[in-house]
Formats: sequence, C-alpha cells, structure tokens
Amino acid sequence: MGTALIYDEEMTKYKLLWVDPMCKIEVPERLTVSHEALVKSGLADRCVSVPVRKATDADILLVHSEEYLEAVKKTPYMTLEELKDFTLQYGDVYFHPNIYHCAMLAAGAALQLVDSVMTGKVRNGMALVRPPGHHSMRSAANGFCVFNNVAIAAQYAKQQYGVKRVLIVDWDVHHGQGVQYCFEDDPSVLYFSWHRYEHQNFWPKLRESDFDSVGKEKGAGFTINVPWNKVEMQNSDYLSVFCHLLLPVAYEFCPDLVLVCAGFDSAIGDPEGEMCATPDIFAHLTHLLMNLAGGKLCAVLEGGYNLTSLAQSVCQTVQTLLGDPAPRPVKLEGPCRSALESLHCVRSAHRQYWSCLKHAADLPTSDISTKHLKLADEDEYSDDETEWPEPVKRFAPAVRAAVVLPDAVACPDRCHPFTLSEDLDPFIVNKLKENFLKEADDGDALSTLSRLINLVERMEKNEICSGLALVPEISMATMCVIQHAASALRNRVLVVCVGDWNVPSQVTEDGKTLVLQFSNKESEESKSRYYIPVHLKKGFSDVSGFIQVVMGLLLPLGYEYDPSLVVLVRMSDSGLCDSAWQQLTGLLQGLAQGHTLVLMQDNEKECVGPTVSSLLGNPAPSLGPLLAPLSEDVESVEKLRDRLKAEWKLLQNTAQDKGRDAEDQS
Ligand code: Q6M
Ligand code: ZN
Repeated sequence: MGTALIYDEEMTKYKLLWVDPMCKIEVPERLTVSHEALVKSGLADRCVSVPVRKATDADILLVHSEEYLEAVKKTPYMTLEELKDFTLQYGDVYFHPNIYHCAMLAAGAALQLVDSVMTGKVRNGMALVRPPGHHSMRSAANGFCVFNNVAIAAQYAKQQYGVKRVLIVDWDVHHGQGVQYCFEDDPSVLYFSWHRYEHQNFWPKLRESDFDSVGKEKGAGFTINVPWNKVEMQNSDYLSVFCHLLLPVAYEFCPDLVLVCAGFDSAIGDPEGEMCATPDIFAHLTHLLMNLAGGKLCAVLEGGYNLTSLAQSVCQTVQTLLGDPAPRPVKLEGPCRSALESLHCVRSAHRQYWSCLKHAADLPTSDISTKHLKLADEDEYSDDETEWPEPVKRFAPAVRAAVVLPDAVACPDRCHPFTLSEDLDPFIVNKLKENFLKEADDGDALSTLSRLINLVERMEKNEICSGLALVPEISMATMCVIQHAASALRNRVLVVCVGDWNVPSQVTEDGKTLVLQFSNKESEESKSRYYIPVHLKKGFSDVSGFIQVVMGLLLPLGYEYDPSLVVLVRMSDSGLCDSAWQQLTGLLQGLAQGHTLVLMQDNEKECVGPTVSSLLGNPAPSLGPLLAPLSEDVESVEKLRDRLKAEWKLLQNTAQDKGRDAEDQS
C-alpha cells in the first residue's frame, strides 16, 4: 500500500502575462520547486507515480455550470486584450491561453488521486497542481482558481464510489469559499477551513467566512470555519484547533474519505498568510488525519507562495504520507489569546450539532467576541525578513517494529524479532538483579528485562522505531523501562496506561515521567502534576468518551510534554476494543519520533496482531460514527482539563484562558 504522487510539468505552462500586483505571486515555479524538492530528497522515488488526466466535461459539471464551462473553453482562442477583459469579471485571478488546459489537468489530477485511493491501488497520495481550486465557484473563477479541484473530487467520490461521508480539511490560509458554497446544505460533506480573517478585513473579506457560518438546512453543522483574527499564528495554535475541534468532530463524523485542500500559505515565510507555523507542523497535521477513513487521504495542492517554505512543507506532508515518523514538534508554547477566542467561538457555535462539543463553553460575551473590529496598524510585510531553520532530516530507522515475545509466540510478518544483539552489560544485569528480580526468578525473566532495556537503548539511538513486548509481569517491566529510560538526563517518558496499575508515586516525582492512566476504578484526585488518572463511568465500552479523552487531553498533553519515548501499557482485560486501541497506538506515534514501546501481559496474545499492525504504520480501522459520550464522563474530563490547564497550555480552549501572549494584554 503506497503513496501516490501526481504531477505533470504541463501545469507549469501558464503564467501572468500582464502587470497585476494581486496575481504576481502565483508563478509556475511554485510547482517546479515543490517537485524538485521531492525528487532531491528521494521522496518522489518512493511514491507511486500516477499520471494526470484531463477532467471530462461531465466531471467539471459535477460542480460548475454549463455556461461557465463554455465561457472558460473559449479562453484559449482569446487575444491578450480579450483575456484581460474576461479576467476583469472575476476577483484576483488571471487567464492565459493555456490555463483552461491546465485547469482540466488539475481537476483530472485530483480525480486520478481519488481513483487510485478508492480502488486500493495506493493508500493515500498527493497531487501537485496548478491552478488551485478552492476559491472557484459554480459560475466564477476567483483567487487564482478556475475549477474547484477538491469539490469536484468530493462529488466524484460520492458518485463513482458511493462514498457516504467526505471530510474536506482546508488548511490553506485563505477561506475556500467555493468549497463552502458547493456543500453548504450537504451533510455528506464536512468542510473544515481555517483562514486569515482579521475581522473580515482579509481577502476575500466575506461575512460568511466567520465562525457563525455553520452550513444551511440539512447541512447545518457541516461547515466549520475557524477565523484567524491575527497574523503570526504558531504551531500551537494549529495543533490546538486540531485537538479541541477538528479531530473530535472528524471522529464523530467518521468519514469514508479525507480530502485535504493542501495550501501551504499557512506556513512561515508566506507573504499572503504572514503566519509563523513551521513546515514540520504539516507532518503532524497529516499524521493526525491518517487514521481517519481507514487511511484514505488525498492531499491536493492549493496555495503557498514562499517557494522555500512551500517546498519544505510539501516534503513534510509527503514524507508523512509515506509513513516515516514525524519529527519532534518544535516550540509549542500554547495557543495565543486570539486563537483561543476563535476556538471558543467556533466550539460554541457548533455545540448544538456535535455531541463531542456539547459541553463546550457558551459563546463568549460580546466584549471578547471575535465580532469587534479593531485593526492593528498595518505593517508592510517584507518577504525576506522571516527566517526559520530548515526542518531536520527525517529518516525511518531500519527496523520499524521490533518484538520481544515468548518463544511460543510466532513473530508477526514484517516485524523484527528482538534478541540480544550483544552481550549483556554486567552493570545492567546487576542493577536488574538488585532492583527487580527475586532470587526465585529464572533466566527467562532476566532475559526479557534485559532485552527490553536493550530495545529502549536502540530506540534512543534511532536504530529501531517502535517495539512491542509481551511480558510475564507487566508492572515490573514497566518500572524497569521507565527507570532505565529516565535515568538518561535528557529523556522524558510519556506513559499511557490502559487499565489499572498502581502507579508508584516515586515514578512521577522527578518530572521525567508523565503518566496518563485510563482507569476502571474511581480514583482520588491526583497529587502530582505528572500523574493524571482518567476514569470513565462505563469503562472502555464507551468508545466516544475514550476518544474524547485521547483528543482533548492525551494528545495536547503529549505534544506539550514532548517525550523522547512513549510507553504504552495495556493491562490484562482492559476491555478496550481493538479498533480504539489501534487508534490510540496510531495517534501516539506522532510523538517522540514514533518511538512507542507497547507493553502487554503475556496472556494477551490475540492483541499482538492488531498492535503490530498499528506500529508498522497501518491505519487503524474506523470506529464508526460515534454516539454521544456519557455526560458525566465529559463533565469529569472537562473538570480535569480545567484543573490542569494552568500548567499545560495546550489544554486551553476557551477565551477565558490566558494565552501565551497574555502579558501584553490589558
Ligand atoms: C491576492 C492579494 C495579493 C489558492 C489560494 C489563492 C489565494 C488568492 C489570494 C488573492 N489575493 N496581495 O487560496 O492560495
Ligand atoms: Zn491560499
């Protein structure tokens, strides 16, 4: 199951032929630099190259009117003056004798991608196209866009493959109003967009781009707009919106297919967006979407005008689609105040439509509402002032998943059976004997523990990505791993425990281990910042409640803590279903460069297959559309979040919370 890359040089063969400051940034080089970066980094070679095709008239008419199509068809025969005139009826777009041809290829590329993914030829993919699509409307070109590539792809997937629910994630920095209009009354397509808005002062300056445009009639609730009312949004702001809004809703919606309007003008250095999120954030955004829809994800290029930032962001996205572990996230300082206001407004506007948001706070009072119009003085944006470090080279360790299994259990396919590669370090053996083993323990116990330690060490050296161990005594093994990993000064370990383990208090004392425990037992309030027990009333039978905790609590905590190792402990008889367990395992691999070590009791052999599948990077099965989580559970989780959010900034999601920039505010 590979990753498709769709690109054709043909789409570089049109450009602006006259002077227009509004359009001069949309250049052919956008495509060539993106593609060259993929080739140079070796990523292109690892993809399945799929040819483009021309969209047919019938394809275009899925979204556009006949009159509009006929009008665009005439543009190749127009003189320069006629082209200029034709262009004038639309906003921020230009025509060229060859753009109609390219627009057919761009839409066709999106359709080829949908075909490749839906027929199972590949798992996911990306199409590098020009012109972009998300602004174009039924009968109008707009914002460099001629045909709405992604909207056409969504309609096509529904019609051709009987896809019931499509999620469109538009992370371009502009509002894809064309996509919104196309699906505003359609509950089968959930359209999510974040966009620079500045209280309606930023192009396309539409009232309907605000948080209170939520869709119409049957489609009410299926349009989600997140307005950015300030520039310079950072990685934390983007991740907060994913954790506290998009992901919970997306999991509740349960799409059969995910389409991404993949514009990279939302990245640092872009002259349009003026945002500060770094290119590596797209690795995480991509990763977080890859366990939806059984992994069926199609990314289609939209904007992106800083050629360096664009090329880096495209590479981050494609490398993640290929399954390489995401880099450690950089500089997560929590969301800023303006982002919190927006998040608060969107969550409350959607409370009535999504049960995962039912307990979101009320709409803020008017003084903090995003409605007030106060514009900061305009600074002239200068292109070459912004600098950021080149993203670190990512690579997948030679061993993706190593397993430590009892002799009686066969090593699953594509896994690396982990035996001791070198002689045991006598120092470690002594330590193990002193701290963990009893006189009565046999050589097997020593061998299992020392193999575990060895495994952790090789994960630290990045020779092995992830691991799974079936152990005879899970508490002992967990303690042993934690102590060893944390003993190296620079390490932080995130322990996620599914089921009841009496976490010894010394574990969380030095801040080097953060424990989040899903417990079946009601526990007293935690005393430590680093030990977080979560209790769900109906245990793990409430998958919705569980997912709510994973998105709204575990992921933000994990991202902020930024561990170098994740230890995922599954106690016996936890009662968690395989698909939820696989979702958890898959999502956690976005942390610690994918260094996840799963520990399970040796009587849980049936769980080895599903776990290993997730560790190998296979998408988790869908959970099905989620029902409302238990109110009591949601309330207790909200309380927990309230208590923790002063110390863990990524848990904040209301306007009352103090954003990272709180000091500069009155
Ligand atoms: C340009 C103003 C220039 C695909 C896209 C297109 C953006 C169009 C922006 C038009 N305004 N200073 O969303 O990136
Ligand atoms: Zn854009």
